[in-house]
Amino acid sequence: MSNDLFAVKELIQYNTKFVIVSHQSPDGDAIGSSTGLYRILSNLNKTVSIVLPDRPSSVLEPFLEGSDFHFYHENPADCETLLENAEVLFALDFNTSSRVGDSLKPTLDSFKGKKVMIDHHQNPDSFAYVLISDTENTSTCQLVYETIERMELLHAFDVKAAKSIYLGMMTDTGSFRYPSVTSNTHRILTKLLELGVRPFEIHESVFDHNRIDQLQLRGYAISQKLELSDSFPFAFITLSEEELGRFNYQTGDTEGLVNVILSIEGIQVGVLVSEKGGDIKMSFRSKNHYFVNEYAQRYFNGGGHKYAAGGRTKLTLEETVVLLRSTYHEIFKS
Ligand SMILES: [Mn+2]
Repeated sequence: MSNDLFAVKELIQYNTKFVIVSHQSPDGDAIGSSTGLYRILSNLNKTVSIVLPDRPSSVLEPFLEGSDFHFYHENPADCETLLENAEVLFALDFNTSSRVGDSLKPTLDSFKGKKVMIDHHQNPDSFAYVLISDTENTSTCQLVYETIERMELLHAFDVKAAKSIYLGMMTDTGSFRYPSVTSNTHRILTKLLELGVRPFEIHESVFDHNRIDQLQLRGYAISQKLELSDSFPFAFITLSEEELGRFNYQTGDTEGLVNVILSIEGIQVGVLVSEKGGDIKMSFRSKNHYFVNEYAQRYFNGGGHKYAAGGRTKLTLEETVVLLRSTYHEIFKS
């Protein structure tokens, strides 16, 4: 066992109060790793709470059931008390403390106990006491599993923990199809199924709960708002706040839309630009030897993985599109 893992094992052994924090707009990997680790620590008789900056999309909410979870934007005082009283904080699925949002960041930064970061994003900050980073890993969920396994704590797993870990591995790999998937991924999946996970249940609960508005928004985006580049294998979709409102937009409704762009024959890079709460949010996806994380970082205050990155601007939607149109050729330079 490495020194880092030994240190984490000792933190678990010698402390009782834990808090788990994940990123803003928590996705399947954030919810899965948080609730999975919650369950494992609970099974080791620890007192654990989960603090999330805000709510996940409604399809992910069932996965929170049975854990002690709190949303900072709904109840900041409770969350601050939990962080004040915890001895150890696990920061899951984010690489820098700003990913929890401006309001929770100061509380996270000033946490007095020991912080352990488990994450698979590129360029992790060194804000934690122990950093468990694997940027090649499919997901934080898989990395949590591997960490528990290496610490020889697999006995703390049960079917609920296994379902959570499966969730994030599934959502962060586009249902096990991204290049990050290896034989080790499938070895772990086998273990999760042996623990009682029934894959069809999780796929169904995440993917088969579309509202008709959500599907029509998707149809509209693809038929009316898709712009294809003339000279590069590039395409993007923009959606304004007004357009989202027309389809009664709810958090999570545009999830996966950027992957639809990437599924177009010949397309190597896809971008979704959407206007939400006055801000511009961007999702970048790419394939093969085209990488989007550095591009997202250079122009759109973003970052992430080589093939999947995010960005955010304070520009207008029109200004963002102008900037995108005049710079995207740089992704295809090398
Ligand atoms: Mn992730």
